Amino acid sequence: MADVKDILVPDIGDFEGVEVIEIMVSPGDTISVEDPLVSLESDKAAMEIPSPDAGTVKEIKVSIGDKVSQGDLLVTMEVSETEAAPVAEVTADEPERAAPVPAVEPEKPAAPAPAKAPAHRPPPVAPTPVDEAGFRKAYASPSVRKFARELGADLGQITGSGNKDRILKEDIKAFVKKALTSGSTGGLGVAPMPEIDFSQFGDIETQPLTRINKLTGQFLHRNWVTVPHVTQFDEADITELEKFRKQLNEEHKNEGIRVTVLAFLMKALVSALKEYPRFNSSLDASGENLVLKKYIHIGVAVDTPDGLVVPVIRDCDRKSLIELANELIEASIKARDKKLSPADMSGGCISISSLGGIGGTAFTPIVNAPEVAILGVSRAQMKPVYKDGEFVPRLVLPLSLSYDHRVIDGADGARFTSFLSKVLSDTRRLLL
Ligand code: CAO
Repeated sequence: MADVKDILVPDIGDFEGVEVIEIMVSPGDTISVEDPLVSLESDKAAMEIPSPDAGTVKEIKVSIGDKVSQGDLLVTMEVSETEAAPVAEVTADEPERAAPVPAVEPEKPAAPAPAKAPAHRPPPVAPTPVDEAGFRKAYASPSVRKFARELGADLGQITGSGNKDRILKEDIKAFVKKALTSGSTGGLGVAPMPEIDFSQFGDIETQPLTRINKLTGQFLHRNWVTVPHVTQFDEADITELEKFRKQLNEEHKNEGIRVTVLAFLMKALVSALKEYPRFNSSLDASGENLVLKKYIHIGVAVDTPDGLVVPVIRDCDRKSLIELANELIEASIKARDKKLSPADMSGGCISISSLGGIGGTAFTPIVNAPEVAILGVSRAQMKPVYKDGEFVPRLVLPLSLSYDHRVIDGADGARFTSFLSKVLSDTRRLLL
């Protein structure tokens, strides 16, 4: 059963008639022990009054601008028995825990940032490094300062909307939200993108991005900014592969089987990942360790009317060429019918982005982190290749491998594409 309890102004030292400048809770809020209830400010100091109990706020008994002293009623609160019991122990044993928190305590400087940013964590939201002097001078309560520290927000840059321009939690949230959603490039220390009214230059139409566009955009942006990319270009002579592919499709045409170049590329990637296991790894969250994977799941970028999705074909090392070709068809149909589940798109070791059916000679795909490499494939073309003293027409497939340079060295990048080129040029090698 819930007890209604009066929460009074505790012992605040020699202060009398101190002004209430901020009320941090509302009726109905569920709060924990030590959550700040109100902020008081005298001529000399500002302080927060923490809750001595956990429970639900029932009524606020003060207003901003009221003057209060020790023993005055601040709020009433429903404290359930189960919640109240441990709290009673805490306050009895550690009375100072429920004491007011002065806002004028000099702040310790923030711990220095780690030399190396942890890999694959969202980048810090602070638009610029925190200016400590500005942070200290800013007008905000201790809990708001703590909140700003947690989010890496620079109080010195925030305009307060509270009484006497005091910075409130809401101001920090709005500041951080703006930094995250405005496409701000402030975190990189460069000027933010200007907001432009394009209608001043001619007719325009505004179309909302699809959900997939937005999600993909966030991942691509994060990966572009946090992964140091290098793209290695190469070519593979797939003249013989193409003959074999056509022969296979002819043999299986009555079964409705269609083998594309992509299925061969997956087979070639399986061999290359076995030969160069570092390409089948991810940095762990600390950025200090490499997690090497013993399975081979390959993501395939599929272009759909709603945007780009990357279904993952599992255990490619245990599947035949025909099985891979069939799974590719199933995955791309599922993708275009919007039937992919999050599980269908997770667990990839490396991705393939094939634009070969469309065109182009080369491109620089963005690594699908935490994977460390992605293979881009452009359109195969007949080219004159100098062979045995003469130029001969060969079908040449362009490869563009982007990789995370923190994990893969340039030499290994070149070895990996050379290996791919070799096995694609002579498919017998896929059997090795
Ligand atoms: N060179 C020449 N021709 C190619 C080729 C290549 N590299 N790749 C495919 N083709 C041919 C195919 O053989 C097929 O021709 P036929 O009908 O005569 O056999 C035709 O192009 C169309 O192929 P496809 O695109 O239907 O099949 P696929 O297996 O090659 O690709 C899929 C499947 C799902 C990957 C593809 O349809 C797709 O969506 N690609 C776009 C991926 C994308 O948007 N990537 C960008 C991501 S951002 O990095």
